[in-house]
Amino acid sequence: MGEPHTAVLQRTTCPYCGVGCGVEIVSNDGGATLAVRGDAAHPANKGRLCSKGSALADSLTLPHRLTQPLKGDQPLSWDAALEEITARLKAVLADHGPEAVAFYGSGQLLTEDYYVLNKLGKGFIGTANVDTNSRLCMASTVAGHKQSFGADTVPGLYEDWEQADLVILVGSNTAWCHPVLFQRLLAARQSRGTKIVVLDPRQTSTTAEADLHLPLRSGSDIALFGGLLRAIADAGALNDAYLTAHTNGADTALAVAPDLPAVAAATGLSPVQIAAFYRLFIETPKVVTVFSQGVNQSSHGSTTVSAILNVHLATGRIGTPGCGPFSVTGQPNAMGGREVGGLANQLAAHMDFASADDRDRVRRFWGAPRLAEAPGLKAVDLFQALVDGKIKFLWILATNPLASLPDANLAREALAQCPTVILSDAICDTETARYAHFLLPAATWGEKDGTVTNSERRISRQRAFRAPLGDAKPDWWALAQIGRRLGYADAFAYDRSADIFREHAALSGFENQGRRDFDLSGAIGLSDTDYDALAPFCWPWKAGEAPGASRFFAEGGFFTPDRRARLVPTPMTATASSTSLAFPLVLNTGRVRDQWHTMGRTGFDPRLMAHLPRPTVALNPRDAATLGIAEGDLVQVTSATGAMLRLAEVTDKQPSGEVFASMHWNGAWCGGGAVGRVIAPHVDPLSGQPELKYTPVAVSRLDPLWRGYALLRDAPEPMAQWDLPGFFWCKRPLNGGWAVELWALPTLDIIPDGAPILATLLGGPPEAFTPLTVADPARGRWRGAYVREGRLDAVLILGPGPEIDHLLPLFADPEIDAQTVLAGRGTVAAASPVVCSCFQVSAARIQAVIASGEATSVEAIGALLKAGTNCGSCIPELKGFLRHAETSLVA
Ligand SMILES: Nc1nc2c(c(=O)[nH]1)N[C@H]1C(S)=C(S)[C@@H](COP(=O)(O)OP(=O)(O)OC[C@H]3O[C@@H](n4cnc5c(=O)[nH]c(N)nc54)[C@H](O)[C@@H]3O)O[C@H]1N2
Ligand SMILES: Nc1nc2c(c(=O)[nH]1)N[C@H]1C(S)=C(S)[C@@H](COP(=O)(O)OP(=O)(O)OC[C@H]3O[C@@H](n4cnc5c(=O)[nH]c(N)nc54)[C@H](O)[C@@H]3O)O[C@H]1N2
Ligand code: SF4
Ligand SMILES: [Mo]
Repeated sequence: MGEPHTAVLQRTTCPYCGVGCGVEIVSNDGGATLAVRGDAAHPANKGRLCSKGSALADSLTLPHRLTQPLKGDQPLSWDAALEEITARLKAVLADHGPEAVAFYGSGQLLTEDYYVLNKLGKGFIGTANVDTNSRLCMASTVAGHKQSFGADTVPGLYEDWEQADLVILVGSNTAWCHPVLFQRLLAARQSRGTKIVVLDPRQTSTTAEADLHLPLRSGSDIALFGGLLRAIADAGALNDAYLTAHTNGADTALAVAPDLPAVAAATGLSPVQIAAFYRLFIETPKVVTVFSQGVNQSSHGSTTVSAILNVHLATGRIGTPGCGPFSVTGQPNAMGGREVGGLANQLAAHMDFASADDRDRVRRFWGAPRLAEAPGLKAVDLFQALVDGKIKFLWILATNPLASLPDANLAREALAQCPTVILSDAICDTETARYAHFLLPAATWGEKDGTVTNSERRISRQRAFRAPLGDAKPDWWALAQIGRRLGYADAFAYDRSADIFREHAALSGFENQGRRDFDLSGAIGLSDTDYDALAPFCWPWKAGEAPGASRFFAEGGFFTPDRRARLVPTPMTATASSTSLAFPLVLNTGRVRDQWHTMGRTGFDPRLMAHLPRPTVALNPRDAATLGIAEGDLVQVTSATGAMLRLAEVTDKQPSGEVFASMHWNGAWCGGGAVGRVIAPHVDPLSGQPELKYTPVAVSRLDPLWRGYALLRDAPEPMAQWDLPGFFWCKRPLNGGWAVELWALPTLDIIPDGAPILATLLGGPPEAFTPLTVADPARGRWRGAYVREGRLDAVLILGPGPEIDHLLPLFADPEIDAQTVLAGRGTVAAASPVVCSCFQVSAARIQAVIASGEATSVEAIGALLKAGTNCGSCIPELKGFLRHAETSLVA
């Protein structure tokens, strides 16, 4: 057999996490199939991809794509949509002024989209109410950086992780959320013996790799790092030379730093554990402290960031190889958003509203007729202002706030009463789409063209390799069209993304003279061809220099007025709310390995969905026993803010007193909606970032009256519109179809009747379907199938507790007949979660080769089953199975 013919069609960047991996799009066999592989020449990943990146080729055809502008559910031309939107915008401006206009963007916009959004909103419409989902994500880090450094600067580079002797991961599930960086770290550890410390209340795939896991109490990192500053001073390990030459405030920070007993009381860790951690830090010169949402998403997140920056400043461990505090960004272009000023309290190009000079500079550069003069509303306040009727026009781009904001019920109310809501999205089946008056079809990954910046300030090109579907357009184009229609033809005369990038670079260099960290003036003169060919580079790229990859602050040079860093006092601070008799458990939320956010892309991939296929809430066995809850039970999670339904996962990885739910499942994918309905909108007073990781809740079991299971050939109708009252449901794609599971709630007072349910799933009136039925009302059972033109389209089974996971694989056979399915004859293999998504290897198969003694190492599992041999994202889980087998042998 000859080698298949492979040609590289395009080089681009992964649309998922902030690692920013380079991807090659290859066509196999003369263009018959498209595939993706890691770009070996990209400095971020050097050829590696994780499970999500590896599955990108499967996500190119998304159901429910938006292909034309819609007003309500009526299609209209772009011209008509833009005319009407402009007219409404003008009317709001005339009647209520620019403050009544708001934009809500996303770290998933490309820099070029984001730049135009910010320019239109803040410069030409004159509203600073331009905020972004980065408020939920990086705002506390931005605030912390600005306080200490005078600018939002990430000082280090990814290679620091490989050059450090100690890497501390704080509130970061790096193994699942930044997998390729985690693999780089593990590879470096192999050769240099790097110590890894992980701070996380629960056990994760990341803590499984830690030399030291500190399961501290949620929200107590601030005490641990405050105490570390004091321990450094007590050990005589302060870097006096660095402190004297480059910083202010060490004494005031030390004055409030807690002592060891106070840290132990706050964190729940033993003094011995804490002291061991402090000693490791003090005695290891090369330390990188990585932090993400366990730190940021807190009502004192920005102060915890300061506490982390303090210990690096106090030891002078910043900006040198293998040293520094390192905020890992979540979204592919979270950093680009910060560069263009995407947050409501930023101007543009790392300039500030607070400075009259900056305002004047941006005004002159843009020729802006009505530059906003003061910061606008931050996301949570913005949605409150919508409820209060102060905002009359809202344009949302590349984010799904009803699924990602806290207090999602309030957010729904906010959108429901805003007279004009515009949503630019790639798909139409999202919770937010239901509340938009206009849906604008956005070109998405693979179709759009521009740049993104990753966590180490590296700017990479996202390049198109296919035409936009239908009438989908780049987001910058739609925004620029509005700018032109408002009468600013020259300011928005962009023909292609390169035009915008050059202007963005020029603004970064405009009257900069080393005053601002963000400087791309070296890129001002890029031709269209240079831009197309642009290789990944780290900023700053100064005029007259070649782009390089440099660090900040080894020699001071901070961006405060006196060019010194500030050590900020970080007194111990409690979370905004605390547990009570009514709400005795803490709800923590976060991510899982193979899903991306609100599932608009990864949810449609059966292989990725197989990893964790149901919406669960994890709880400790002790809590479960107290509450009478068993694995798989339907449970209600209630807080002072709202409630949601989930399925119980009982696991000792979860500390007692805390429960964990992924942020991903929402109303488009399961009944009852997003986790945000339960989360209170408490925010950090400085950054405005909500406390998404700490909500007091109660959890109780619900006993369903009966269960249901549907197998469908085609994607079910958008269930967001369905939201069957009286049911909990969840859906997922399968190989060859879809599965929908139902639980009839105790409040539902009907016996199982499948026909109307089947009709809803298939999207038509009940009389249009004559299902083949086998009803057994005496036993409360109903089985039905719907056959169309000889093809089995759907099967629905209702009853006291149908256990039909074994039927799922049947649907992979396109020829399968109704009788076989209705008879309930499935494959023997019971369903088991898929651990290796690349080769679809289930937990059961892995456990079997370990139990039989055939495999005693990750390599042996790979040799036998291929699991872990492609992207490697499941290796931490394989190690977990091996360790578990070992400990059970010992026990
Ligand atoms: N697979 C996957 N990867 C992703 C994403 C995704 O959706 N899916 N999203 C991307 C985005 S936008 C982001 S922002 C990043 C987020 O990346 P991470 O921050 O790593 O992800 P999370 O799971 O939100 O939270 C990390 C950990 O914080 C812990 N934690 C909770 N409270 C505390 C606390 O008080 N202290 C400490 N020390 N830890 C705590 C949680 O238990 C959790 O394990 O991931 C990016 N990568
Ligand atoms: N409880 C809880 N809530 C959280 C978090 C948490 O940890 N816990 N994490 C928070 C964090 S860190 C983040 S970043 C947010 C993420 O939350 P969101 O931003 O709300 O989630 P996404 O699903 O990424 O939404 C992106 C949307 O953009 C669409 N899209 C894709 N490509 C394009 C494009 O090119 N143009 C346009 N216009 N649209 C496009 C997608 O279809 C999708 O609907 O969630 C936050 N919410
Ligand atoms: S680590 Fe995975 S999700 Fe993140 S950029 Fe790389 S391939 Fe994409
Ligand atoms: Mo994020």
